[in-house]
Amino acid sequence: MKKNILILVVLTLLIVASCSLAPQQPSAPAPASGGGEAAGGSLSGDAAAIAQERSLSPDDITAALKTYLPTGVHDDYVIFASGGHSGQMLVIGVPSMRLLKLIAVFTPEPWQGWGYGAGNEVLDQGNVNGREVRWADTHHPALSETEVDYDGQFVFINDKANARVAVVDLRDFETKQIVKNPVAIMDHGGTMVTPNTEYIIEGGQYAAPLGWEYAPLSDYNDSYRGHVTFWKFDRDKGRIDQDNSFSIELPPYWQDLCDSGKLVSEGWIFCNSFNAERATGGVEKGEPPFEAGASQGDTDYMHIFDLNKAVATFKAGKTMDINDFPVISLQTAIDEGILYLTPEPKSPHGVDVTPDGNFLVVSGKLDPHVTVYSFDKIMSTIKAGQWDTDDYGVPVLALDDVKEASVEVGLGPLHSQFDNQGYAYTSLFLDSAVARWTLGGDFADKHPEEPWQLVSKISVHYNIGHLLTAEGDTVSPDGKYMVAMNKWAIDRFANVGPLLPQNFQLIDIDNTGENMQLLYDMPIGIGEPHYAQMIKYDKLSPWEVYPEIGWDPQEQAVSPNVVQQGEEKVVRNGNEVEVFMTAVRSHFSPEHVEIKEGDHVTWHITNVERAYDATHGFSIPAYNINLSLEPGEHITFEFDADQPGVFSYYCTEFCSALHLEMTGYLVIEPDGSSAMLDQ
Ligand code: K7E
Ligand code: CUA
Repeated sequence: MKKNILILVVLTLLIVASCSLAPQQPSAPAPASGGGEAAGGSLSGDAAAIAQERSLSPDDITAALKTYLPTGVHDDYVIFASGGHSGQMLVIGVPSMRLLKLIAVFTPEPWQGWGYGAGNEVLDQGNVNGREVRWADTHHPALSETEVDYDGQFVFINDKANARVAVVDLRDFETKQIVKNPVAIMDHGGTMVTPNTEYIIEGGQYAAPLGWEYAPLSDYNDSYRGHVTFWKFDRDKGRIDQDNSFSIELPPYWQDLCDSGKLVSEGWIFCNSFNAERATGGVEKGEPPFEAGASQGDTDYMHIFDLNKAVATFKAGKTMDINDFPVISLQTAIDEGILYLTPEPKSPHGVDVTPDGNFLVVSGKLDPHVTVYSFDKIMSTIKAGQWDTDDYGVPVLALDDVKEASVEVGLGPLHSQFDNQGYAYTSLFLDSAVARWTLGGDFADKHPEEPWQLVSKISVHYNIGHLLTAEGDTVSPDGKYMVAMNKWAIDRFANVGPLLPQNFQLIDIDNTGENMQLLYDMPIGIGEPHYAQMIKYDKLSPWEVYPEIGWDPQEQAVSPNVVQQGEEKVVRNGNEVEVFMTAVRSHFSPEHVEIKEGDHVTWHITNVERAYDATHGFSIPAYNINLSLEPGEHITFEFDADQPGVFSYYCTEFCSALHLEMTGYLVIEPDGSSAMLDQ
C-alpha cells in the first residue's frame, strides 16, 4: 500500500508541476478534454489504480507524462532519420516518438506513388551504369542550414552502397533529385552541409580506383584512392548544381565521416578515416583479415581540408576529369595547401565539431577515450609549417601539436553530440551507454564541473550507433532531448522472429546535475537507420495543399499540362493517345477511356481539390500505375497499351462516402479487332 501512496503523491506533484510549466504548444486544435480532472491538482482515483495495476514505477509515470500528447497537440520537435536499407527517410515527432511519415527517396513507395508513374525520372537519376538500382543504404541525413542553424527548407541524405545523394524539399516533403557520384561507387561521410548550405559534403569509404576502373589489389597503394566530393547546392532551384561541384582525390585511407567547420572554423572541413594501414584483406590467402589488418596501427588520420582553397583551385580549372567530373588530384591538393592530416587514435569513427566551432571530437572505436582537437592549434601548426609527411607527401600535423584534451568516456565510443549547457554526449557501442562529459574552452563556464571530464552515463538498449540531440549540429543546440539510435533491440519488444527492429530511445537530458532519464523506446522495423537530425517543429513551414491547381511537384510550378474542370478529354493523333483527366470527390473525368492495343498513352491527371487532406489515389491494374495526387497536384505519366482488355482505374484513397464509386473503365481493344472504336 505504501507504494500505492507514493505513486499517488508523485503523480499529483507531476501533474501540478506540468501544468504550472505551461509547455509551449504549437497552435493546434485544443485537445479533447478527457475524463480526468487534472487542472486543479487533484487526481482521479483511476490514475493511481491504473498505475498500480500496471506496476508502473514513479519513473515510468514521469516518462509517460513527458511523452504523452493529447489528441490534436503537436510535437515540439521533428526528427529526420535515415531509413537505413529501406532507402527512405523517416519523420518522427518528439517527444511522442510517433512516426509521422516515411519519405520515399531512393526506393519506390506505393502510398506516395513514388516510382509507379510519378517520381520515375528522379529514381532514374540514381541509375548506376544504366542499371536501375532501387534500394539504398541511407546513412546521414542533413538539414539545410542558414548561418549554421537548421532553416527547415531542405533535407539531404546519402546512399552508402552506391555513392548517391538525394535532395528532399521540405515544402512538400518530396524527393526532388538524386545524384550519382561519378568518381566513386560508394560513399559514407555524407551529407553534412557547410554553414549556409553552399556545399553538401560526400566523403568516401572503401578506397578503389577513381571512377571504379579496374586495378588489381596488388596495385592498392598506387592505384586505389579515396575521395571527398563537394556538391554545390543551388538553393533557389532547390537542386544540386552538378556543374559547379567537384571532388578531391585522397590517399587510399578509408575516409569515414565528415563534419563542416562553423564560426571560427568556417571554411574548413574535417573527415576522420580508418585503415591508414592500407590493409587489403585476403584472409583466404593467409593475409590478415580486414578487421585485424585495418586496426594494427595505433592511429589513423583525420583529414583537414581548406575548402576555400579547394573551391579556388576548382574554379581555376586545376582539375582532372574522372567520368567527366572535375577532380582535384592528390598532388594538386598538397601543392595548393588544401589537405592536411593529423593522427587520431584508434580505429576512429566520427568527427564532430563543437557548437562554437573551436573543437573537433573524434572517437576511437578501440580506445576508451575521445580525442579533442583544437582548431586554433591546428591553424597555428599549419601557419608555422610544422609537419611531417605521409607516404603520399601529405602534411601530417603531430597529434601533440593539435590535441586539446582526451576524455575517458567508456568502451567503443562512436559519435558525439552537444547540448546548450556545455556538455557533450558520446555513444558507447560496447558499453551500450551514452556518456555525458564536459566541454572546456568557452563552455567551461556553463557547467559546474571541471572541463574535459566524464560526468555521468546512461544505459541504452543495446549497442548504440549514432545519437542525436535537439538541434544538435547547429551553433545553438537546444538540449532537452537526446535519441539513442540502438542497433540491437534484443528483449525490448515483443518477439517478431529472428530479424529484429532497431530501437530508438528517447532520453531526457534537460535535468542537469541529475541523471539522464530514459523516456521511450521506439522500434524501427524497416532497416537500420544510422543518423538523424532533430529540428524544432516551428521551423518547418510545409504546404497544407499545393499552392495552385495543376502543381507539378518536380518543377514546383503549375504544369503546362494542367487539366481544369470542364476541359477533360481524350485526344487521338495516329496511335498517340492523350488523356486529360481531373480528380475530385467523388469522380474521375472522363470515366471511360477507350483505346486500342498498340497505342502509346500520355495521361495527364490533375487533382482539382483545394481542401486540406483531400488526396486522391489513381491506379491502373496490370500497368503498374499507382499515383498519389495531393490537393492541387498534377501528374503526367505514359505507357504503351500492350495488353488489351478491360481495366478499372480507381481511387486508392478513401476520400469520401462515395469513394468506391470513384472509378472508371480503361477499355483496350485488341489489335486487329473489327469493331473500331471511334475516338
Ligand atoms: Cu556510425 Cu554510417 Cu554514421 Cu552507422 S555510421 S553508426
Ligand atoms: Cu478519391 Cu477515393
